[in-house]
Amino acid sequence: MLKKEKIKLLKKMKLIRLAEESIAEKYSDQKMRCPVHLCTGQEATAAAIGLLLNKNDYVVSTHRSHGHYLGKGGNLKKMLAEIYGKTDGCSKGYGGSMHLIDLNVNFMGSTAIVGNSLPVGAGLALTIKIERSKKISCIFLGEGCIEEGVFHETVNFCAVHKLPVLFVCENNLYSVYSSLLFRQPKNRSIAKMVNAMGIKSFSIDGNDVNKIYELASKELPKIRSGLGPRFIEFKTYRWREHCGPDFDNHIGYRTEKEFQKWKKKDPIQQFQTKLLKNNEITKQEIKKIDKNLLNKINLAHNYAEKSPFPKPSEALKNVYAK
Ligand SMILES: Cc1ncc(C[n+]2csc(CCOP(=O)(O)OP(=O)(O)O)c2C)c(N)n1
Repeated sequence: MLKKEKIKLLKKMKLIRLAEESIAEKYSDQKMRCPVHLCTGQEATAAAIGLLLNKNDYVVSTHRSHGHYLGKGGNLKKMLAEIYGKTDGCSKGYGGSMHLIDLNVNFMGSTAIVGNSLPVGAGLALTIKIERSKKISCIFLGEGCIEEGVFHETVNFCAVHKLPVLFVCENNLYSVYSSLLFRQPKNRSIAKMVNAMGIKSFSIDGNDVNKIYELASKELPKIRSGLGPRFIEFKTYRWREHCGPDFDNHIGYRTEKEFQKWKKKDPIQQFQTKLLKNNEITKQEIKKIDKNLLNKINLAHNYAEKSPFPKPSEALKNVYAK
């Protein structure tokens, strides 16, 4: 990876982290009123995959989508305005955190219904195939989706039709408060299972942004050239509670010890330390990056707060099903 790309990756991961942490910090002001599923700790996948996708590639995502949206080049001001429920939001204030849509960057939608975006992503891939274009449809999913029928149907359909899909499965070990240990067979490898279903699959460390970038840069051109879908499982960990701004290690479904173990593998810290060690960045440069990002984030919150709420009389505008 070129030094220029490394710096871009660092900046993107930091943007996602600092934006999420700013939401956590300001959430108790009660101005953001929709539920938020923060991705703090899981930034590496969103940043690396997002930077490698082209602007016109499609992305569909889950309830935990802020990082995926920013990774794809989504607009921070529009994302925050959406979370504040304002008209300048990327979904015009109708959607909130779990329903981000932005056709400017082909971010085709996130959804609150687990598994809902999988068939949409497959449908988008089918249009790519019919139109013979060179785009990719990237489907972000949590490992919780794998327990749903729609996952297996989508994987099967994409495999049979050799659709240009990248499945990005962020395995953070928990579905709300349920550990993977109680939800899926202990010795079953997700990647091996999907491989057996007919899609070339991989499983890698989701905290190692170098590895993510390397693997995705090798596989994306293959998908683009018609070699069929790829599935990558990224092992990762969400730091904060499932939904909301707090930490919840005290409530009993996971331990503080486990959290600290994963926190030590912080994808941003690891990458930054390597860059410093290899003299690819200086401490002053890092300080400047952080300062600029914090500034940008503060401006975006101000923008979101000042934006007007949608008018109640327009509640049914842009609603296509009644
Ligand atoms: C069809 C459906 N079932 C259940 C839920 C409730 N629910 C919301 S998020 C979630 C956990 C999903 O876990 P995972 O897919 O691993 O994503 P993560 O939250 O870990 O990022 C569940 C069960 C839902 N929104 N939709």
